[in-house]
Amino acid sequence: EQQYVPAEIEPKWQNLWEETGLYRTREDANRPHYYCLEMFPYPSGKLHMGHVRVYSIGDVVARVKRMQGYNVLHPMGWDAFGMPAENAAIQHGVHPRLWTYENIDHMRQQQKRLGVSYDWEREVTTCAPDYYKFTQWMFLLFYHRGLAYKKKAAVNWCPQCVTVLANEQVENGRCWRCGTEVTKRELEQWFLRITDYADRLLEDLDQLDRWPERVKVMQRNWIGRSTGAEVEFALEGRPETIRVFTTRPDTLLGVTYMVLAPEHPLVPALIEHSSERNRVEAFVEEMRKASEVERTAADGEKRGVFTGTYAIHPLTGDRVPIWVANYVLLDYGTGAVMGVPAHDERDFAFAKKYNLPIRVVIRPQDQELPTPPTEAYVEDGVLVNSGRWDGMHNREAIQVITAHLEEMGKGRFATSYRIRDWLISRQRYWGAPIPIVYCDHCGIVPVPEDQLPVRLPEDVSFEPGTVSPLATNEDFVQTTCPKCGGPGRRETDTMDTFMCSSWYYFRYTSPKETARPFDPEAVRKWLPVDDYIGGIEHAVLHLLYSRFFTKVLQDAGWVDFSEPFRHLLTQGMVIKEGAKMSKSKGNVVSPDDIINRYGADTARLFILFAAPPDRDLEWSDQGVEGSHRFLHRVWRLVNQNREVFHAPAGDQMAPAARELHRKTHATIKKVTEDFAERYTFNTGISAIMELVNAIYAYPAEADPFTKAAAIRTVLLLLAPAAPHICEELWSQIGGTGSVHQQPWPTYDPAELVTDEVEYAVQVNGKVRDHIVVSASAGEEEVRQTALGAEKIQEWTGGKRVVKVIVVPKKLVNIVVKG
Ligand code: ANZ
Ligand code: ZN
Repeated sequence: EQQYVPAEIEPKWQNLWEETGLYRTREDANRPHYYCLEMFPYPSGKLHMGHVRVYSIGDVVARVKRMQGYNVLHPMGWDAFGMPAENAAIQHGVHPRLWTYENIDHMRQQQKRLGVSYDWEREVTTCAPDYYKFTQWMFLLFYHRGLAYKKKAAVNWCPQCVTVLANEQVENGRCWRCGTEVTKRELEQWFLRITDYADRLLEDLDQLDRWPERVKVMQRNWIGRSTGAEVEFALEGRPETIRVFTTRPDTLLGVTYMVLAPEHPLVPALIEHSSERNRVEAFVEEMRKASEVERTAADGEKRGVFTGTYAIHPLTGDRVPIWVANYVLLDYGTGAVMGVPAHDERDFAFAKKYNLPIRVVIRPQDQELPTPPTEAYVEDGVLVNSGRWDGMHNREAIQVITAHLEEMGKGRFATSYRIRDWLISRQRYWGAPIPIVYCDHCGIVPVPEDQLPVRLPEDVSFEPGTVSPLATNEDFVQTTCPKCGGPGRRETDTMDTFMCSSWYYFRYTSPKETARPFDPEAVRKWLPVDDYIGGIEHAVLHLLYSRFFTKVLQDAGWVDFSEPFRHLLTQGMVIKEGAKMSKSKGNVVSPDDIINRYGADTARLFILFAAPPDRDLEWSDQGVEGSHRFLHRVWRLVNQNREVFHAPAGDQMAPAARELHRKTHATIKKVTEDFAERYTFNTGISAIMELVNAIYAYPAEADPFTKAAAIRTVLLLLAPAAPHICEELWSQIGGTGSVHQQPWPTYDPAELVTDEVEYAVQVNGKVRDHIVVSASAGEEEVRQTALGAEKIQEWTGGKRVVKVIVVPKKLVNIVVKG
């Protein structure tokens, strides 16, 4: 008898699969297409268990779908631009390109060792010129559609990474990568107009019924649409107006002051002749230095100064004092608010602190508010102190008052968004150069498509500074203007790497295209992606940007759908001793070690078995051992039963055979649903384990044919999760071809019905016995069996049977008299 030695069989089959091109994408016109995609990794150096988890999940789905007869696209690639490569260059003097490609080679090797069924002929690498050429192409597409523009703005700056960051890359005021507190800088930068797509990005979330609700909520909040009104306040003694955005125009008559953001462009003019000028200027200066975190923390102190100037209330004509305060942000709404302390918590705190009047204009339907109010009343209610609108419900008043303002030309219905345009310039080397030339004659000139790619120069200084390293290579910078042929200077910033990852899933469909980013015909066949598997950390970064790209490509006629990912599966973390694996915690388990010790099949099986995919998975050495033992059990099952595969059929109607046959079909049903519909791989695997137990318990003398079928089924069902051992055993039992090319087993629903049914039998309402009859037995057969049962006859003997009631599949009640 042969031993199970993963280190022998795994490389053997991996090489054979590669030689025969087993996982090359099949494009059979008669079969449906299926696109199973795992988020491509950053080539950081080596795989961690989180990677192993995502790839194992994706691989099961891809393999099941292939066996189910689909053409399956299951590709892999590298999100290969980004800062760690550059930091390695600075720290160790190795060129980012070398560092990156070495890491890719190593990680690809690890993925191959895991036995993941990728079509390696479609591999994409975002730092390769034949790829970033089209990232630049995408930039130009946005540019020519008016969706890429340059502006000077106060942008997020990470002093540690020495580059600007998109808003999406700032988490609680800190850099998403290194955790350093982000500061503000005034810089000319390139932006993509994602705000033009805010409504569609928001509304189309409703179509995504197979996305986790959590991710959709995060995107909704990020987009942050608020509806309300813009109200215009005239200024005392000045021609300008202050526009405010409010969600509560119903509280307009409760306004007792106004607030401008410290950076509001009107502030300098407003205070020019004010007695408060010096105090305001000092305050503004102080605020400029403070971070956004400090300024807007909900529990933070509200601080402000009076400007010494007044606005005019649009309805009452009253003078309203104008303040500057820390809690109003320049880039939300209009950068100005109307202060309604009676109905807004922040305004209430501010008014209390600075002794500003508090004017109640909404109260609960049937209740007075205390005077003076002790807190802001923020609920709905009816209007008071509001003249002709007194008594009106405030929801109605929102409409009525806005309409009234509109008529007077002092306001309008308005919508505000929290999302900002996407800042894509980075002052770093290892990214796709922005394909723009600056010319003294022609201004900003996009590089023509036929001159792409704008290649990254090899030779630059990596020393971090305030400008991009590209600026240190004069040969790169100096160029000719594509428009007039005169001298031009290249843009030296590179693109945010999230631009590279926003379209890679299109590229896999036709990765060898040289004239365009992808073949639209191929994209039509494969997309939207059927399953997209990856981390929740991308909820508002990659996943939002990819949706944006898809909509722009749709508008440009390149694709005919608006959402790229049909089903999103966000896998949980792999944790050990209750914490995410990390070097600092010292709880890292290396995939290589596990594969060396137990083989890839055990690693995959354990990871799939230990938790449902969306939950955190607690690493357990005993669990790994358990999975390994199970594979040994499967190995022995085949090796100790070699004879059944050749034996003649026996009595297939005998109870043991019938039961194993039924169990086999029930397992096929369960595993099919778990692997291909519910994505609960853990319960699917445990069903296979139960079937293995049942085969072990199957009597030696029972029908060998049924046993052989059950074992074959185990190998077919287990193949997607543990592909090497199943392939090996399949060949040992003389199966034709690869186990991975077999049709997925199907079940007969009729076989699932348990053959026998148990009835409780009552006599005059008391259970006296149980009988077992065939499931197909009719009512009369059930009745006769019940009446004939020995124990029942003890109770009915000598009495008159008045009535027999049969409740199908449950109960027989016999009513007797005498
Ligand atoms: C008057 C008012 C009265 C307000 C009231 C609220 C309650 P959301 O829902 O987040 O969109 N606001 C507007 N622009 C602001 C800015 N740049 N910085 C800080 N706060 C700003 O919030 C909209 C509300 O936030 C607006 O409605 C405004 O205060 C404030 F009883 O206006 B409200
Ligand atoms: Zn020019």
